[in-house]
Amino acid sequence: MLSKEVIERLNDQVAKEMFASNLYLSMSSWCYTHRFDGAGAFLFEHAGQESDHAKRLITYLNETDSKLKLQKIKEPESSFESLLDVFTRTYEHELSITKSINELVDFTLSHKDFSTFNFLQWYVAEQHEEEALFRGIVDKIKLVGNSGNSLYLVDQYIKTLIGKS
Ligand code: OFO
Repeated sequence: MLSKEVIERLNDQVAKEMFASNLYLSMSSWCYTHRFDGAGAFLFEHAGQESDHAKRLITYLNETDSKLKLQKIKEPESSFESLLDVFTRTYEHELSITKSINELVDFTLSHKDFSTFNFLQWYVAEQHEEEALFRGIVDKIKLVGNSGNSLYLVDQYIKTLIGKS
């Protein structure tokens, strides 16, 4: 049986994962409307992954007979300055999710909730991969610069990353 505090924190994390999913859908739409179809497809697929992260948490709540309390999800941003701006924000967002996961891990360990601590290790590994993935994209965009041809090529490259993390 999970403590009330752990259940609350897991529910908060569900909301964060759902927000990430909505944010990436919003970014995906921006990319499509600015003719970055590769990045649009990549972010659309990644939004699905974030929704799966939320569902994994919900499954854990269900398995532990804990109450799911869905929260109101704030509206994601929908206007961005450039492809670099989009991916800089995804990277920053992933850093904030890592911080949140780390705090959860720290809390469960210090409260001797070893089952939830163990469950969260999947998220620790996932965040490591996602940080590397998004940082890599930011680096590539910076490398190629802001001209039309370069951005076309980087958009094609981003498309190849679908499903990589
Ligand atoms: Fe992109 O991260 Fe979920 O957890």
